[in-house]
Amino acid sequence: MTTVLDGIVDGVLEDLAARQREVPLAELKARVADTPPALDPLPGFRADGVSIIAEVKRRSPSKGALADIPDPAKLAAEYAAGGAAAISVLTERRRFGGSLADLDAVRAEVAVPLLRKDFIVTPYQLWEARAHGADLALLMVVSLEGGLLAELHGLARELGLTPLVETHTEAEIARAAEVGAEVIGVNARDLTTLQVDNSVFAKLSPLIPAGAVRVAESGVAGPEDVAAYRRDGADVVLVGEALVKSGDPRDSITK
Ligand code: IGP
Repeated sequence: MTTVLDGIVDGVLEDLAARQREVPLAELKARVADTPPALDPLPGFRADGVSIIAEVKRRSPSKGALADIPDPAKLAAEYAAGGAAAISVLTERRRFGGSLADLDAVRAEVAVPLLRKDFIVTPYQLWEARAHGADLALLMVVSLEGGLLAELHGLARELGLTPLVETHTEAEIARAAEVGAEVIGVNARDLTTLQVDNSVFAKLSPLIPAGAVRVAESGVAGPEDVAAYRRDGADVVLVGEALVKSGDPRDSITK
């Protein structure tokens, strides 16, 4: 069965092939060598209270256009001023309207840890993430079969990136645990159908190994949803749509 996710990944791979023709891996590696070391997000994630990862998200496959973001650096500065523990930048172009240029712009503006949020399925994309100043990279278990999850998780760490390993089922939590993930996300949205069910976090949270950072992703409309995820054991909550749509993200990020 082909899913929404398969279609997204096909587009990602086509865009990737074009970038690989332009920037050979050797060139990316040279850029990485010149890039300041990655920031460690773990102290912020483990701080008292719930921490927020605030996302720069222009559009989504389920909702279409979310917000006009003429200046992602300005939005990121507001997130940082509001106390975000990290900022997520969607770099997928076709469905989310993002780009590596957005990541560059945000990196030039803020000193908080940055997550490259994309459909990462090849080593090249991790080198790219680091070359463009990311400190964390998203690894979605659902799209990383066989040894690929362990391979990319290992490479991310070698590059100094902190992998955010995203899950949606009990079996995926087991795979995240198997590779020794220190930061495990549970996405309330099933990316194969795009349906959101906020109760998934409460069900899976107890299965996340003790000591790993627990990240609740998606489905937050306001502070009451953050509080609910907190009660269900979240250390960190990742918020996109609600923040890009709110007039003043500084007030919306609650510590
Ligand atoms: C943010 P929301 O519902 O607050 O806009 O969701 C984030 O969780 C979502 O953008 C996301 C995502 C992903 C996007 C989570 N995992 C993987 C693309 C790929």
